[in-house]
Amino acid sequence: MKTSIGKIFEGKSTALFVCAGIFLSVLCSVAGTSETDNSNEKPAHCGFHRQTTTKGNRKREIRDYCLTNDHILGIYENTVVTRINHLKNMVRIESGKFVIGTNDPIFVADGEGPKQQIYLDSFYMDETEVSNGDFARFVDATGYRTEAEKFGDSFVFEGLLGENVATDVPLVAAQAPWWVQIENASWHHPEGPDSDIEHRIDHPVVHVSWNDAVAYCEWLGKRLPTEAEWEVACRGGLSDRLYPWGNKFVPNGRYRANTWQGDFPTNNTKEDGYESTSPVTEFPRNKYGLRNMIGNVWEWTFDWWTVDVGNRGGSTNPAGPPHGTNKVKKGGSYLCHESYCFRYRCAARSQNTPDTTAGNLGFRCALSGKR
Ligand SMILES: *[C@@H]1O[C@H](CO)[C@@H](O)[C@H](O)[C@H]1NC(C)=O
Ligand SMILES: *[C@@H]1O[C@H](CO)[C@@H](O)[C@H](O)[C@H]1NC(C)=O
Ligand SMILES: [Ca+2]
Ligand SMILES: [Ca+2]
Repeated sequence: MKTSIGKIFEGKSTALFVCAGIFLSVLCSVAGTSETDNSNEKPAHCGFHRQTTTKGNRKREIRDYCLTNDHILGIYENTVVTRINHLKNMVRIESGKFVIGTNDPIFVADGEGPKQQIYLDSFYMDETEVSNGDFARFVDATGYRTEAEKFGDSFVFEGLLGENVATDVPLVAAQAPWWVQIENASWHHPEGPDSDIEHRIDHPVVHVSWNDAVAYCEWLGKRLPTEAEWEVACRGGLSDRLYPWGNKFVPNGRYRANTWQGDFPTNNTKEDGYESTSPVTEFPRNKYGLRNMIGNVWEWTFDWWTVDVGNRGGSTNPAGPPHGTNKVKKGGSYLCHESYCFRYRCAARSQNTPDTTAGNLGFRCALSGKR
């Protein structure tokens, strides 16, 4: 067992559940993970680094990287050709000043605010979440085994299990009893060994840990987006809006994201068309051309989690604190309902340990835009 369910997933605590209706965020506080302040350490950093080396007479360039005090991530060797190929299905976001965070936080204890002005270098972002088909190509090419496969289990939403399975497994968390730990659930068996992804090849890959996500992005010469990059991408150039398209969740009666309608966790009325994941190409793009930044699946970011805005790496290309226990995830998922997990907003954030896997947690990759 690799992680504690206590800080897992939506429905992170009964406190949230109980207070959600009140909607006074200050009453909704759940203790955040406390992080030590290590102001003498360098903040984490992601970026672009050019270096030409000779290896077996071949020139290679080392490009994108993310650096923390613990380790260096994402340094890789690649050719220019490969890099350009992989700009396919990515959008470029030009450098500039952006505002992230909000002064009207719903979950104060999550560190959603205050608003912060930052500067970002240009970067590329995958237009969609990484799909099962994308991930299958990676596994075929490399033989990669995900952490869920190594650990032998993963978390599945009870409502998606067949009745036989559901009655057989112990519930793992009193606070979030809709999560069950399913033996041999993994990216290609999302609800356990009897399930498959045959008809979900264009749906987002799930049951992938942060470590798995990093491995996939690195394989393509990419990296995970920082939280700041992710949030800027989510906002789509709009200022101070809740969602990637504005403030109205269902403009003109048309859904633009996959969340939960009805009563959570018992009655999913699927007004947006989907009970579980949707294809990564479903729902409209934001102004940057990105889809499903909110909803469908939560997305891992590079950053370690802290609720202390002052410790997130400053105002230029921030990439989170130098170390931590949890990684930041963004965007909410198909299981998020306004009553208990109103986290399908650009400013919202949540956390999991880097080895956590679940049926509503995926990712997309980014790439620095500097050349
Ligand atoms: C899970 O996988 C292991 C290893 O392949 C196997 O021994 C075990 O029977 C599987 N369990 C279930 C419930 O499928
Ligand atoms: C689910 O909610 C809808 C809308 O409120 C209602 O019409 C329907 O009867 C509910 N279904 C169940 C099984 O409770
Ligand atoms: Ca839905
Ligand atoms: Ca998403």
